[in-house]
Amino acid sequence: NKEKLKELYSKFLKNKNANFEYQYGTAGFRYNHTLLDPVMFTTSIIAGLRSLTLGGKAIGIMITASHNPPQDNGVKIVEPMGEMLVESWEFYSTQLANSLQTFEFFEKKLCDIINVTVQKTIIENSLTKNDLKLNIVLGKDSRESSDRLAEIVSTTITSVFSNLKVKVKDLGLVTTPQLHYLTRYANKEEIDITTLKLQSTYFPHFKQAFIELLKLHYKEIDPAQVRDYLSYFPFGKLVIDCANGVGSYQFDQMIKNDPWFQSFVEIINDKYLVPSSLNVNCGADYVKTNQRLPENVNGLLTQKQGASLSNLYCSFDGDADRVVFYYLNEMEPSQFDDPHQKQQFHLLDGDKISTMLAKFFHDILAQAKISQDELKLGVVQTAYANGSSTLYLKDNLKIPASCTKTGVKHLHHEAVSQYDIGVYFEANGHGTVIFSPKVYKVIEAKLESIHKSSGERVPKEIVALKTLKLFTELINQSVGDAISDMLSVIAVLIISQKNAEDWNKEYKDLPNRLIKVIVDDRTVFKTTNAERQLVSPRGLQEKIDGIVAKYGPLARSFVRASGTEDAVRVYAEAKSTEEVEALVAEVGELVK
Ligand code: 16G
Ligand code: ZN
Repeated sequence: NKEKLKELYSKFLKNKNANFEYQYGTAGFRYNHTLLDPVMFTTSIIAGLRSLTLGGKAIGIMITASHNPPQDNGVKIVEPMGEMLVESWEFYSTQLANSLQTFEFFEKKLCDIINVTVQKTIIENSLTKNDLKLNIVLGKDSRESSDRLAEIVSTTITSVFSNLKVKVKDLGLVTTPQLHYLTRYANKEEIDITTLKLQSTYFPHFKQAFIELLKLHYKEIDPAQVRDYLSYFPFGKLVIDCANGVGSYQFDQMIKNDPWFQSFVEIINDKYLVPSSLNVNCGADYVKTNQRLPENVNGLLTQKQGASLSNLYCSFDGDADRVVFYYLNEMEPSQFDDPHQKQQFHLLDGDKISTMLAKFFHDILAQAKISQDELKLGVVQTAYANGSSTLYLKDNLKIPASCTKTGVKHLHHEAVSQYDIGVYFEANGHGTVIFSPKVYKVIEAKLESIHKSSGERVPKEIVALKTLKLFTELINQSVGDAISDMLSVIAVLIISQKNAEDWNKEYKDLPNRLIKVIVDDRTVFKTTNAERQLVSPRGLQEKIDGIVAKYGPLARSFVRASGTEDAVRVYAEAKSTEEVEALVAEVGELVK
């Protein structure tokens, strides 16, 4: 609809900074919100075209800037099965976003894209105009600018494609993984997107899988006495820092009519209605980067000293696709400088989560008598994974581990292509587990053969198989999901009767440090070998190697351009805190 197109073009370009170059990066487009109106316009068109080329399959659009500060925002497109947008379409998105100099130029670019996408699909599949449908599922986080940006998406889709069969389902305030989940659900179940509801899909699904696991492992408890399961919890309360983001609203929705969940959960940093507090001194990124407690945990400690030492804490990020855990224990008096701070903080990050899940599935497979040849279990990490975690996987657990570039889509792809049970997590707490179709087949086949062989085998094997099956439900396989990951982690702790300290003891993290360096042009920093080595600027890697060599065999440092900020990141680890500080500073100096 050209008239509409032109009208919207002028409308959303009011604040356009003509020289700005947009880039669909690791997590879509992400900038200060004032730069985003034109991009919302072009990205909506791209999402609409994507749906058209897939015969009207539902495509997701999520408006969020995750852990970034409150003034930022962003947008990303979700594929029908809940994956991230395919790479060729990232390219179209970038092209169209950078074609807004004049309407003629924009129109030409759009026609080019339509020709190689929709037009091609129409010809190849001999579609008629009647076959052309498009379905968009829209979600947003709690930022102040999110409403305005969501409005642009709805307006653009409904007006630009007004002559086709268009449906837009605005889910309102949802977490990123919920948007992925519902998009996938709509396509899998082939339902009308306008009927999508979290209350009848996402919430009961994950709660049910969690409770079923407890029932399976604690059969002696009358399921009607759900409260009694609490006596098996290896921690006091589960305290959830929601980064003052949408996670607090959604998790509250999930448990609000459920006194049992409420009895062991405490939500803090839940001011999602105060957008200026989003991610400020709290949330997964703050806790992981600063390796310290978020705001409002300290207060809690002084109030309820004793009890809180048995608590398990976790932090979500701003859109609840990441989670990290932590706990506190009493320090020896000699260990604290500040007399008010008597507890020591222990971080259980994405690496700790992935190694624990990998060990758990490894044991479950053994109990179910499934060999590595039958189902291949593996872990996918990035260069940011702590060196100790990689050694622990390889030497202690003997589980294969691969390393990919940063960004969920790379880890996801590796997990799907290499393993039947692929555990992938970034150190920052972003990740999930994926199960190949073979996993389901093997479980069914084994369960069936056990039934036939008239009960000669031990029930342990059956429990293991059923446990595995329930975990395929409890885990949100479409994308990393703080709520689902959190429930999975506590289910593992409860089933294996481990507390946070037991979990942490498996291996000891090497001291590590991540810093940000502002440079003139970050695009000159090009890497290879899963971002662990620089190929440009020339000669820089040799210099880094020279510095690292001074810090002994465990030391490691690498440099890469951020995909979400205009900066370069320098990571280092070494055997002591002093050494890691010196190492990161030295490499940082080199980069400047
Ligand atoms: C994005 C990625 C996240 C990654 C981060 C790295 C997705 C959905 N998100 O937030 O996984 O850890 O970027 O940021 O892929 P950086 O490139 O600025 O270091
Ligand atoms: Zn996030």
